[in-house]
This record gives sequence, C-alpha cells and structure tokens, in this order.
Amino acid sequence: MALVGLAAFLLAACGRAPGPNASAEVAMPEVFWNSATVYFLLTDRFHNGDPTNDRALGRAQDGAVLRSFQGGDLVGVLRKLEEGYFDALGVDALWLTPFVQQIHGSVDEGTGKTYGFHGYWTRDWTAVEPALGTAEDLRSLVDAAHRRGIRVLMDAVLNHTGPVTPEDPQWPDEWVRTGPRCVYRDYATTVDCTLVANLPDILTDRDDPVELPRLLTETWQEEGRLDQELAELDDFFERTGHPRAPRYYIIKWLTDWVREFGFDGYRMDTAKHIEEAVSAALKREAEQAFADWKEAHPDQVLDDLPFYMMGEVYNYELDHGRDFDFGDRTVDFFDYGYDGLINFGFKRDAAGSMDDLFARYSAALGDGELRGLAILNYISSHDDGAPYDPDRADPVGAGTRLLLAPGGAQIYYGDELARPLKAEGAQGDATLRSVMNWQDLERGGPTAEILDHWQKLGRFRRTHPAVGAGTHRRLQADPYIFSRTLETDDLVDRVLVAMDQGEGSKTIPVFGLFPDGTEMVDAYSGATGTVVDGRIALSSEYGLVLLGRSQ
Ligand SMILES: [Ca+2]
Ligand SMILES: [Ca+2]
Repeated sequence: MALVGLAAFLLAACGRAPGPNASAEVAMPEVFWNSATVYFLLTDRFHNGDPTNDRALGRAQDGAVLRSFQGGDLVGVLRKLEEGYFDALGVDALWLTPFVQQIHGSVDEGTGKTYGFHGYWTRDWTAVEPALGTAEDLRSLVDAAHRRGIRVLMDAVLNHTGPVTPEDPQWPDEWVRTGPRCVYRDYATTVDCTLVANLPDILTDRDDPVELPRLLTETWQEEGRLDQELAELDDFFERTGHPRAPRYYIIKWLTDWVREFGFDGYRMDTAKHIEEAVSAALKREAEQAFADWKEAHPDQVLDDLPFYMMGEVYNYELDHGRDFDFGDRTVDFFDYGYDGLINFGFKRDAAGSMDDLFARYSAALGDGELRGLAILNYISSHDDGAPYDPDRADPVGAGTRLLLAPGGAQIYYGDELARPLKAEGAQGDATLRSVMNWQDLERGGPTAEILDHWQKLGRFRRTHPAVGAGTHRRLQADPYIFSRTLETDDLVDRVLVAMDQGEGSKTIPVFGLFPDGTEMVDAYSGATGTVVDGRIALSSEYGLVLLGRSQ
C-alpha cells in the first residue's frame, strides 16, 4: 500500500476524517461525486440535540403516527458529527432535508394529519425552521462539517410553497397556481400543475413582476428585518437584471444560503416539475454565490471542487442515459446545470447479479452516455415506497451492493443500522421516516455488526475513489473477485475485492493488479500480507477482503 493510501487508511481506522480525499480532482468533479458517500437524513428524525426547540411555534403533537415534529434538530446532527459518526462511515457529504421555515399549521392529504417536519412545505425561504434550530446552529453545523472535510448539500425546493392551512395563507395568485393537478401525461401535466391537491405550484414560467406577499413583509417587519430584506432584493435585481418574477425571488433566497454559509451544492427537489431553464438559472446564481463565499472565507475553502447540483428527477434511472422522457418531449437535465441525478433504478438493479450490476454501471459511467457525469444510488429513501429489501432481511448484503457499486452512494439514515422501514400505524411515506434507532445500536449485537460492515466499506470507498469511479473488471466468477482501476492525471488507484472467501487463512490471486512484493492491508479485517507469485495470503474471520493501492 502506498504511503498516501496507508496514511488515509490509518486515519480512517482511528475514526478520524482523512480530510478531503484523493478523489477531489479539480478537473474531474464526477470522480469525486461518483466515489462520494452522501449521507441523507431527515433532521427532525435523526437526533434531538436541543429539547428547548421541540415545541417551536407552539405546534401541537397531534399529528398522525410519525407525522408531527419529533424533536430532531441541527444541533443533534452537529453532535453526531462531533462524535465522529460520519467520519467512521466514510461520509463525504451530508444532505439534510430542507431547513427553511415550514408552514405553522398541519394538513391531511389522506394519510393523516401532517406537519412540515420533512422540510418540503416552505413558508419563508429566508428563515431557519425554529423546530430545527437557529441560523447559528446551521452555521456551526456547516463549519464543523467542513473542518472534517465533509461537504454539505442544501435540499432546495423551488417548485412549490407549503400547503394552505388556517395558519398559513395562500401566496398571491400572481405567485402560484392552485390547479390543475399533475397527471404526468406529458411535459405540461408534469410541470404546470400542482403535485397534490393543496400544494400551490410556483408560477416559474412567468416573467411579470410581482410584489412580495404580505405574509412575508409583515413577518419581516415584526422581526425588524424588512428594510434589509428589501434592500437585498433591490441589489439582487439590479445586479442580475432579472425581472421581479416569482422564480427569481426564490433563486435569490436559495442562493443566499450558499453565499452566507458555504453550502457545497444543492439537491434539487422535484426537479422535473420546474422548467429546466429555471434550474440552469439557479445553478448560475449558485455558482456566483459559492465563489463569493469562497472569496470571503479563504480559510474555510476545502479545495477547487465546483458547486454541485444534483437533481431529484423522480423515476430517472441510469438506463435513461441523458434523456428523460416526459411523453411528448425528452429533456437532458445534464444540459441544464445538473452535475448528477439520483438513480431511481438502483433499488431494482441491485436485486440481480452483482457483477452484471457493477459492469453495467461502470460501462455507463466510464465510456458510455454518462461519461463525465454523476449518479447517486440508493437502496431506500424518504419517499420511495418500493425500497430494496423493505424488510431489512439482509442489511449487510444491501450495504455490499450499495457501497461497492460504481456511482455515488446515498446512505439514507438508518440503512447502516437496519432501521425498520415499516412502522406500526404509520400511513404512506411516514413509515419510511421513523426516528433513528440509536437504541438498537446502544444495545450492540447485530445492529453494531451491521454498522461495522457499513463503516468498513464506507471508509474503503472514501480512501479509494476507484471503488465508485474506477473501471470495473471481473477477475474471477467463483468465488467472486473483481477489480476497479482509476487513472487520472494525478492519481492511479487500484482496488481488488474478493467475496465468499473462507474464514481463516486464504490465498487470493491478484491477477497482476499489484506487483509481487507489495505489502497490503485488508481494509475489511486489518490483516496484512504480501503479494508473492501473483497471490496474497491473508488470515481473517471474514469472507470479504478489500485491497487497495494508490499511487
Ligand atoms: Ca429538538
Ligand atoms: Ca411546477
């Protein structure tokens, strides 16, 4: 193992972040994001670090099962960050559900009385949701993540406001449409429509100037920041020359968080429900905001990796390549500011042969249509009712598939602890959003063993960008052995993964990947060995062996 790799491994093994990893290729952001492990969490459901904000805004705990705010907050995420929880998992980036202020009331969409705990029901894009904490809590969290070399993605919602409730008036008609409902037959019935009955859709296609809603001006007046907010908007419209149309107000508000806090990228919510040109406009402003933040905070800049925008184009999958089909029109979202898209096909693809999965993904990302672009794979998420392994029957095998697949890996909070995806009494997507099962981890036993597996694979991914971004090659069918090789101008990284090996002593052919005499550490067990006559002899209690070498 080369010194760089060894140092990174030892640091990672000690539970400390190795810092920005070797994959932070300036010229090749896709290498970083395809080898990245992104940890996605619902802030309200992860960890309660500050009980004083649990009843913010006087919201009641009268929602249906798992549909009220549950107490998790930004300070809770910070605590876990400081404990080294994410470092130990090899996490490269955090993706938090939206933190902007949510509707104060609740609605029932047919799955029970629900509050905006999930963050997708915006009331005020300029304020932090008080149940999640304060702007200072958010700053502390982003700064602490950056100090550990972990990036933070902001979940950005531009398509809709929150639902209308007795406490949350509808935005003016110049801002939103309240019908028709989307029926997804073609482009217009996907974009110019409301996702559900009571979810006003921002008129993202209109250029007519609009005034601010009274809801906002009155609130800002009470909070003593009206003049500042208005002055900032004047500056924004003057600088950009954009019309005072709804989408540009929101672009201003969304990019302010980047400019002030240094978010490294967006996860764009409901990306296929806004005109792709709107995404492109947002990206341009976000890049400017990120550059402004870097200039103002030179000591906090991690590296030259550009601002990243990843889209939730619901039902997009790797096999679609660059064309997403609306029925009457295809759109190449990668042409409109998106560097990466969430891969909704992984959960199904993962059910087949592991080598078919790996080979197909490697080919698509390596020399195929997606060359130079990024995807994000997942096995479960907050709104996918058909996750891989819904019963958590094999959380170890799920981790193997997700974390060893080419492409970025999204760990949805609790994948690594087999947090149940079925919650008694919960209706609809609430069942996917239970409170993090820290108590199972504290009990040790099987949950701790599952986490240990995910941690080892996650750190291997982080240390070796070839795992997610390298070229896949099957070396042996049975027992299965494969390699990944990544060669860039600055780095040559090679890994070999052997599965289904016997417990105890084993001799593994390395197929010329590592020269004779190479001393190696198995990243899964910590066992050491030396390559002799094209083979390495190791002893460990595991069937999985992870070998890697960077130059
Ligand atoms: Ca709390
Ligand atoms: Ca829309």
